[in-house]
Amino acid sequence: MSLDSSRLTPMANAIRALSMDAVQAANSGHPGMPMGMADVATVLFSQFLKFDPAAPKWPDRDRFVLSAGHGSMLLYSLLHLTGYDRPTMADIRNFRQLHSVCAGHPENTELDGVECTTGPLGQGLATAVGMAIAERHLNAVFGSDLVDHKTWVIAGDGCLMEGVNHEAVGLAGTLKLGGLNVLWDDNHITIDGDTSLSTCEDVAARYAASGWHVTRCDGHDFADIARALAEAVADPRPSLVACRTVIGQGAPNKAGSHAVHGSPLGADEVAATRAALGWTAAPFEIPADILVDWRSLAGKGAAARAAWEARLSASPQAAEFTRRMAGELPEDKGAARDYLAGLVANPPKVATRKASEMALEALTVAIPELVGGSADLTGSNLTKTKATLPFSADDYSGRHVHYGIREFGMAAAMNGMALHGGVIPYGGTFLVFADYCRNAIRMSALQKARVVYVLTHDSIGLGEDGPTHQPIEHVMSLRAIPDLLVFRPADAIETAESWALALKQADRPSVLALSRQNLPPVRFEAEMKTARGAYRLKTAAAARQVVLVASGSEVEIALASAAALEADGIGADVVSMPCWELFDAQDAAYRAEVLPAGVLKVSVEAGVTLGWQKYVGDGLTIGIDSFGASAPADQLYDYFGLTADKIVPQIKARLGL
Ligand SMILES: Cc1ncc(C[n+]2csc(CCOP(=O)(O)OP(=O)(O)O)c2C)c(N)n1
Ligand SMILES: [Mg+2]
Repeated sequence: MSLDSSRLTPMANAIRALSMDAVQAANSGHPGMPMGMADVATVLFSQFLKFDPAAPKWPDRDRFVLSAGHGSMLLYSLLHLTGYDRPTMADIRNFRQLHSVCAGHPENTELDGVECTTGPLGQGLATAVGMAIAERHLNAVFGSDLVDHKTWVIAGDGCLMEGVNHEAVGLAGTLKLGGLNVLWDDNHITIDGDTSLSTCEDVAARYAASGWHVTRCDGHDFADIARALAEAVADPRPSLVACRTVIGQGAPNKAGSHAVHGSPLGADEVAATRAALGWTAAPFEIPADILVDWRSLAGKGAAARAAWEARLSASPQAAEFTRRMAGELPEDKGAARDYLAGLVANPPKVATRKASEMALEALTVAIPELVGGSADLTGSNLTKTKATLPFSADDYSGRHVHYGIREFGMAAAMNGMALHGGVIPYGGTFLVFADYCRNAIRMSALQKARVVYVLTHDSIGLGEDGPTHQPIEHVMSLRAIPDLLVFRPADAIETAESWALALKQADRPSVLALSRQNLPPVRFEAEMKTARGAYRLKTAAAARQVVLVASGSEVEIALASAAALEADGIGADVVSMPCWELFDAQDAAYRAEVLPAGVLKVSVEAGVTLGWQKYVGDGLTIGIDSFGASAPADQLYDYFGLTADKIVPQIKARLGL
């Protein structure tokens, strides 16, 4: 379609009408952003975006991310108008109602064409950086015939003001992700009012200083928008297009005011807007000629897809590319089994972070789609293997990303990589800094993204770095996130099993909490026991009076405590519990067999005790409910009472012995 404003204007007004009417009907939502960005979005979708509504998951489509997720009606309007199966007009009428696919903010699990879930400001853009990373990597591996698409983002002032924006922009600039184009809704308005209330930043200068191409346009001038977008496409750097817009454009009395940000226009202003736009159609009705113009856009994308499909079928890499994009792990050639057999034959005394590295050495060879990385702690997290060379602007075929000291940016990017598909991301930092990226970990789970977090230095066992670096509440607080698997393996075998299980979760993320300090082997057979989340590691020799339940580095301490109890004729089981979530998914009979009623149960974990009551009832919870301290690890374990010498007397006292 040409840049004929007599046709583009009514197309953009269709977005405005749908957005204001849906928000009005729901009596809830954000009309200002969709109305303000309607013109920019119309140019993007009609002239630039590569998409095919008939094949929403087509791998070489451009990715479009609405980072300003509160403007969800912009996206729902676009998907409907361009001819995606959903949302239907009935869906749009149902905006923000229970079970509507048109949720308050766009959710990737609800609608094709919603590439990622947005709403937490800043994160959509940071997620898009990961999509652009995945695209460049797959391009390097499979070539431009199969992978050559762009990542487009619409972001607001809020997205650019958030701290994670600095991380994402720094990363994208360094990696020269030229396919990434951010369209900034530069409307000078946020919820509280004018942006000058809270920022004096020269955003363009910051982006330019980070290696970005920056251009501007009048966001209500179709020709100027198209000029700026063409410039963005042509420039080899990632691009920021500052689109100067008026929030709520079209609403005669409320446009330009923060009043239109997040409230319905009201019946009077809706009527006034209709009059001002010359929009005579009833609510939720799109005049036929305008709909024809919108629907005609699909043809170009369909042709591009057909050409791409022909190239795919002619490609010798078709099967491998298709496998990777489907998220299916490669055929198991026995590498994992051989690795485990080696551990059983020769049980190593290593830190579980080291055991993770050993497992990854085998896994990164067997699974070429694994792309690792670390937030500047590569040598501590032990995420880089021989098979994974650095991913850089000079070599996008690399498989280890130096994310820099950008935990949140890393986690959000990994979400984008997983959602893009074709790669399985894992990345490391210290467990204590999981808080820095916590919302992105939550978003991994909400978006059903297979991301593996390698979180090392998982307790006071890290020693001298002290309480700033010692996780206390972290493992438990990660367990509180729904649909996230939290593994805390006790030795090299459990670590290998945790990795295998994490990678099998096609639609959920995992955390591996790993020790800095060496741990002795506690398991000596290769049967996959971590899969049940918890299992009896040691059976009581004398009549059972106690069950000790521990995770990770404290399993060793539970075993020592049990040995001391047995020496006094007190039968004690030890249960290793590397993953709560998998244990909770077992049937009641198994859970009751592992944690039987009527026996004193004692949890041992070097973190907060809050939560362990779920398994030990009114038994004993041995843990740490204060901040740690700076000292050598063995002294800290003694100081905080995590030794058999200090635990056994408490158990005896409880048993009345
Ligand atoms: C991380 C985060 N903090 C706060 C919010 C609440 N919030 C939603 S929109 C918004 C203002 C955003 O301003 P802008 O991006 O300029 O959007 P506009 O008002 O221009 O539509 C805020 C604070 C949020 N969604 N996410
Ligand atoms: Mg704004």
